[in-house]
Amino acid sequence: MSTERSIIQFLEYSTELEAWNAMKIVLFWVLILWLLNLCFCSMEKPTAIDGTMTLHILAIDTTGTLPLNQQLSYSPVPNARVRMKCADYNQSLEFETDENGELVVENLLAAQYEISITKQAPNANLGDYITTLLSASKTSDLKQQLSGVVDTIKVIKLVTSNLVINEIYYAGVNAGSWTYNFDQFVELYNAGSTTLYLDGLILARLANNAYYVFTDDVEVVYAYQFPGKGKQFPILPHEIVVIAQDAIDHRKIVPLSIDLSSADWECFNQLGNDIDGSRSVENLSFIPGTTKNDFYLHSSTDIVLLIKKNNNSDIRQIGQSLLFSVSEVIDGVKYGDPSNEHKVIQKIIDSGYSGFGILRASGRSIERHHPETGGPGYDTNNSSFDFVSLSRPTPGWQHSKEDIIVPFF
Ligand SMILES: [Ca+2]
Ligand SMILES: [Ca+2]
Ligand SMILES: [Ca+2]
Repeated sequence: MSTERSIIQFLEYSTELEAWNAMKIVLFWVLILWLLNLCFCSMEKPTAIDGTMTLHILAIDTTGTLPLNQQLSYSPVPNARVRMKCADYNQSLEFETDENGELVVENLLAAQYEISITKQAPNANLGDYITTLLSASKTSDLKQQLSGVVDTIKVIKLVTSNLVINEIYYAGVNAGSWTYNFDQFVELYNAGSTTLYLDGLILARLANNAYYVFTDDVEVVYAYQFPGKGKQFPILPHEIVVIAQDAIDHRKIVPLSIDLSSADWECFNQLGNDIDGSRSVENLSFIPGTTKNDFYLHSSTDIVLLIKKNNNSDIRQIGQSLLFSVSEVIDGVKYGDPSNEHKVIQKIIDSGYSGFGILRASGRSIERHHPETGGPGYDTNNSSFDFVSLSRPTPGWQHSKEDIIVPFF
């Protein structure tokens, strides 16, 4: 009897032991799976606004452009367009301030937001060349922000040109072991309602020297100038012109590249190692004083400037660079993926940067994009908001919705 009992007890004990061991294994794997789940969940980026942060801004005008509100004792900027962009989470948001210039946005993620506030100034059309916006750009880091803080933002008067850089194709394409980027081009656009003239205008690339951002000058390299001294080279209202680095059919060299043989203009370095791509395409000529290169842009990050000399004064030269004053810059565009280290320029020229999602040799491009119409020429001097990234270059025409790279916009 006692032997039988012992065997039964032993079997029961063994079963309990196995069950306990099995349970331990199950518990172990449950724990591992839970940890893995926790890990992956925290790595996943949210796809909708589901945060807990609040942004409270108050837009006021101290330029004297908008009327003083006696009750509030300041000049609010009512019904201003407020655009927000969060690069960390691929979010673009848009709102409007209320009649008191205020905006409260709740449920935001604890992240850094680029904010652009714009409003067309009353009597804004000062002439054929310029319009005035009331505008402000700001970076708000909600990770650092205390709750209940009202961010007062003062708008400035922003004078923008009707003649703008509309597209920059800089990335080039993959040509096997190297990047082919001789098919780069810049598009200009006349956003005004009257004919403008390209005579004497200068297209340039900013030098890689941060010093001048603290001055009223810009330092450039690779400066190319349109011919003419008066009204020889018109650009009609709403006309797009293409300035090629070389006006040839680049597909004959690298099939993935583009045909620029029918560009409106090309840069030709009459002193350097360059080809006059097409005799039937007018040339912008090289301004001596800088390195004798073709009009070559960096394939990842750079700043392109359109300059109009105030008078016929001599162009200032310093070393291998040229100097122009900020007031002579009609338009300037900064580009580069967030992972790039950017050149710096005065915020009044460009307080943001374009080029999200564009890598060297990707065959992608950047173009201005009106937030309502999608049309060309939209300019608030903040490229983060004025430009979209395109899956392909569009030389001579404005992109369609299908060309825009998602999900950034
Ligand atoms: Ca050339
Ligand atoms: Ca030519
Ligand atoms: Ca285009």
